[in-house]
Amino acid sequence: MNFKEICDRELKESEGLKNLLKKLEDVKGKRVLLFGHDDPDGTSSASIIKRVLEKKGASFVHTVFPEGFDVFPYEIEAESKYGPFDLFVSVDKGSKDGLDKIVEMGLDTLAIDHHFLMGEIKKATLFNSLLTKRSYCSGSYLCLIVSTLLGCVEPIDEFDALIGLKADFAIDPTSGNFGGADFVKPWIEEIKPRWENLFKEIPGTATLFDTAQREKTTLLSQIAEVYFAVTGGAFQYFYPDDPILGKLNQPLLCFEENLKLNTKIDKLKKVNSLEDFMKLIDKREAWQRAYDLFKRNWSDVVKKMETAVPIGRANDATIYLFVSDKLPLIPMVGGIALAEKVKKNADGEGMIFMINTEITSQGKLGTHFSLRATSDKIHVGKICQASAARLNEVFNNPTEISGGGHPRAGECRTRNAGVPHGIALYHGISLLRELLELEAKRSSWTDSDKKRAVELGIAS
Ligand SMILES: [Mn+2]
Repeated sequence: MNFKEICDRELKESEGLKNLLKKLEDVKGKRVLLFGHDDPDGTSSASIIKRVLEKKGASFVHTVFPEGFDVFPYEIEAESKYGPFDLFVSVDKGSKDGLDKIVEMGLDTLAIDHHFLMGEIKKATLFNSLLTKRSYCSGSYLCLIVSTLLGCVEPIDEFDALIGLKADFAIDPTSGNFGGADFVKPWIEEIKPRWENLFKEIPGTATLFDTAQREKTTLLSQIAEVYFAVTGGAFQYFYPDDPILGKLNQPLLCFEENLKLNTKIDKLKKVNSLEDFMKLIDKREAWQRAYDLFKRNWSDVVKKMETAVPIGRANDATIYLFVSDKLPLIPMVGGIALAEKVKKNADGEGMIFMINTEITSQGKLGTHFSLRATSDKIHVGKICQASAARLNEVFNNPTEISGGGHPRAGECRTRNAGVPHGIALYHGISLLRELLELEAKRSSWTDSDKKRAVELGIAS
């Protein structure tokens, strides 16, 4: 199967994609509000779709990268001074039934997403690769399919799709992972000869994306890491006190410079090092600053993570606990630190439960549970979902308190709910206690024990 066949199959099998293409064919003269996830895949996805919208004749495209994953009606209202809008497009953000609420507000809504589905979306037009049961990809790859089917694709879209795929861990060239054989891999094989510079191995350094090994990397991973640092990586790792970055909106800083690469495509195809790449960025001083601060934070956090404590085992995996205060980069460093701990202590497999505090955009103190696992033995996304459910039993604020994720990566955050950290901490630890107690009596589980074990991710 080649990329053209992949696109054609998607068009045939995805009703959402079919309807989405029809609406994008019809944007001439329209004013569009475009939301992207505030991470590298989000800015890359938004770049591809902004070009599509402009080629199809949209009269105005206002692009925003709101904090957080889901889309909420109040975020649309916050942009009303740039309106009125005829169309709302969301890329690489959550596929939640909240999208329908925007249609109910009277705004036609399109969404392109590769994340798990939460609730049934009935009114908005959604292209989500999980609806056609495709293997894991990125938002940018789905945007590339959209652009290709609309006849809008150009070389810069390939670069953007690659950044999103790499930054969302959909491909890992240094370990020979080029994505699902039925979906992403054929495309990578087609374009790889055109982007050899990005795929060449660089020995001696590892980026946050080199989780399978730490001995080498690629230029693609290095550039994706810079994008992570500049966008704030969906975790709002911003530097409000920095004299340069403090004055800038970091996701927009990444997006706007990324868009300009289209005019430098010949040079982009020839870059052979990160230094070469940075020369193409007009606001390189700000980009470099974000990257330097990121790297400094990274090495600090790696050191602190050494204090993570093993607290027990469940389903043949060791559980580590790490508690910290306002530490950045926890989720990314956690995965890598966990792999090293598990190897050193010969655990076989492991999971790390990290509890951190964070200052929210509204200046409140929030609690962040970040979980990582080396295998599918403990489904950490489910633990995060159960944590949020537990906290919502007490605080009943699901707009702010949410949790979920994949088997190997999950997050739960209290955000602006005003949950005292001690209470959140208590509930996190008591969930761990419940999990360990359940594990201890695994051989004599009742039906309700089994049900709870599934909810807590230690049985399937
Ligand atoms: Mn994504």
